[in-house]
Parts: sequence; C-alpha cells; structure tokens
Amino acid sequence: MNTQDYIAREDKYGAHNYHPLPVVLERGEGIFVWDVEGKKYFDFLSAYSAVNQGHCHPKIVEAATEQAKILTLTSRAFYSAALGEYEEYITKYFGYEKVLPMNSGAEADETALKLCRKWGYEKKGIEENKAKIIVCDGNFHGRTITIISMSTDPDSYKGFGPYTPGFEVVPYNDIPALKKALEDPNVAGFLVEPIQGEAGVYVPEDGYLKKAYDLCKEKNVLFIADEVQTGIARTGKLLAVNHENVRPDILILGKALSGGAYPISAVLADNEIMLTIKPGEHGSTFGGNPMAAKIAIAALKVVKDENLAENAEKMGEIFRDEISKIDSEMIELVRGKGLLNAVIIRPKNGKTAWDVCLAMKDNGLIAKPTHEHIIRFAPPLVINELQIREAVEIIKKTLLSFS
Ligand code: IF1
Repeated sequence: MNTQDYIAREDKYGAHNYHPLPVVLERGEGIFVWDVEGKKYFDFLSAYSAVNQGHCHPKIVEAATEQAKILTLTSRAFYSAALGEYEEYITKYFGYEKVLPMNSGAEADETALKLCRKWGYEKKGIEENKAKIIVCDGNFHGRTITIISMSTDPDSYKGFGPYTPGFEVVPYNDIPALKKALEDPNVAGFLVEPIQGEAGVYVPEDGYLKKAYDLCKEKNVLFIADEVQTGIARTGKLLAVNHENVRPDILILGKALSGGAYPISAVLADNEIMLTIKPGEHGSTFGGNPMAAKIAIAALKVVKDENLAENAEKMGEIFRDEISKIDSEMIELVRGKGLLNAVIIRPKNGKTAWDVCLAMKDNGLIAKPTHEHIIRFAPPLVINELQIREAVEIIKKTLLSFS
C-alpha cells in the first residue's frame, strides 16, 4: 500500500471530521516522524503541543510498558497504588492542594466549569442555576456541547444547538471589557487561555493576565487558566501564566501531560474549590488510571530533567529571529512565545498557507494552518539549535520558492 491507499481507506471507513495534510505517518522518534513511504519529516505540530517531550520518549515508553504488564485500569471504585503517588507528585509539582484526574482536555475544561459553578453556589452564595462564567472571544477549549456553547467560531458551534446557557463572551486581551463584565455579582469564574492557540497563537499584551487575575480577586471570581496547549513548558516557562507570576485558582492541563503517549488531563485547585465536589458527583471510567498515573509522572520528570522550558525559550527566540529575516512578501507577521509560534501568511498569486504547508511537506517539514492564513509552528521542545536552524532553512527555501 502507498500513501494514497492509506488515505483512501481512511476516507472510506473513517468519519470526515478532519481535513488532514496528505501525509500518512507511521513512526516517530524525538522531533522526527516518518511516513509510510519512509520519508522523514521535522514534526512542527507536535500533535497540537501534546508531544513536547519528543515522539516515543524512552523514559515515557518505559513507564507505559512497565505499567501495562502490571495493572492498567481499576476504575475509581477502588483505590490504586499508582494514583496516590501521582496525585502527590503532580500537586507538589505545580503547587496545589489537590488534583482531579481526567483524560481529555475537554473533559478537564468541563470539570473546571463544574467546579467553578459548584464553588459559586456553595462558597460565593450565587443563587442556584444563576452562575455565569466569562470567556473570551476566539476561545478554544474543546469540542463538547457545553464547551462549543462558549465558542465564537461558527465552525465549532454551528449546527450543534441548543446551547448551554451561563456564559458571557468578552474580547480577549481587553481589560476594560473584563472589568465591566465582572460587575455582575453572579459571575463565578473567568476562563482564559494564557495564549490563544487555535485563534492563531494570539499573545496578549504583557500584564494582561496579571491585571485580569487582580480584577477577578477584587470581585471574588475564580481565575481559571486553560493551559492544555500552553502548559508543560511549551511557551518557555513551565506554565504560560508563569511569565506573569499569576497562580490560577483552577489550572487545567492536558496534551503533553502524557508526552503524547496516552490521553491524560488534570484539574488542579486548592481544597476550598476542589472539595465542593463530593463523592459520586463527578468522575470518569479512565480518570486517574494506573497507566496514566505512571506515564504522567515520567512525562513531567522529563520536562524538568531535560530543562525543556529553558530550551523552548532559547530555541523559540532563534526561530522567531531567523524567520523574521526571511525576505518573503508571504510573511506578514511572526508571533509567539517559547516554541508556540505562528506565521501569518499573506496569500500570493492565489497561493495560501495550505499551499505553503504542502510545499514544506515536500521539503521535509510538516505543519498545518490554523484558520485560513496562519501556520502554527510548534516542534517538540527537545529540538536543538542545529535542528531549529535546519528547519528554518526548509521554511525559508519553501517560501522563497513561491516566486
Ligand atoms: C481538535 C484546535 C489546538 C486546546 C485547549 C482544550 C482543548 C484543546 C487550549 C481540548 C485542544 C486540539 C483539539 C484538536 C486540535 C487542537 C487545537 F485547533 F482544535 F484548537 F491545539 F489549537 N483547551 N486542542 O487547544 O483538548 O479534548 O482535544 O484533549 O479538536 O481539532 P482535547
């Protein structure tokens, strides 16, 4: 079978809920992936920032294979030796009193919304069913019905109504608008991405997160950070909120919490918030399973042992500097933090960001546009200087080939 055969088979038997780049990947190691024809690529998407530690990291693979031989799943109907070890490790790692373990990022966001509402009723004294949560224009928090009810992107919400009530949208990176929305005494929380990934790596102005946090504290509103994509060292700090020394009341993690080896997400908070959910009020079959517990510990250890945040900071600066030097009229703007970057593409002779991605693929680097004209560049955080410069050369050669 060749690439086209694989694509045809997926087309025939799989739902058409994606429009992938026409490349069929078969193997990954570190920053590289290989397709079914044996062609090697720089992976500049990292599975949307889930493979920060690099593909098939030996320490993570070892943790998974070892635990797979011992005990994979007990459900939370019983205690498990691995879960407590993980709960202690991750709460001390991020500095919170408790963790609620889930599987996907969306489930973690949903869990955070439930915690926020419950806290609003039980601790803030909001009237039952009146809690409101403020979200930002351009947000992306997942694909469930409640989460798309908060979305401002028709591709996310159109055709899936009726929508869950209780959300108010304010412009991102707009302190006056947030201040006004916080006047409502029924507001229980403010859910925000420290950098909006899907919106095209929209980095808010310096100080936005701190000002937003302070406004929330003035009004006894929970500051909830969705670090599913920006967390785990991606932006050059362990968490993107660390750039502004903000400690979220509720912290949402996912993706690279497992290094891409397993669906693992987590919600961290202190007792006053976390204990508003009582036994039997929330859960998940796989949430906190022994495989996830051991894999997440290994994945978090790699982040620290290999100084991935510092490396992301340094490599990201080189990336943005070198891309900015490329003399191509297709480059409108480069923006990002650490190794979460995006290039805004100015279409040329009908050629768009998609065409650039197809050409980069042929030149040995895979990335994918978000929205029409934005290409997100997010390699695994283990990339070194030689490799980042080689990757920039591929991007440069590709852009300059569009005469
Ligand atoms: C798709 C986007 C990225 C996320 C943030 C929660 C979630 C995500 C900040 C939900 C997930 C993924 C989902 C995937 C593509 C990708 C994505 F383009 F959709 F928006 F990364 F930017 N919070 N993002 O970014 O986590 O349930 O997926 O584990 O749905 O196409 P999940």
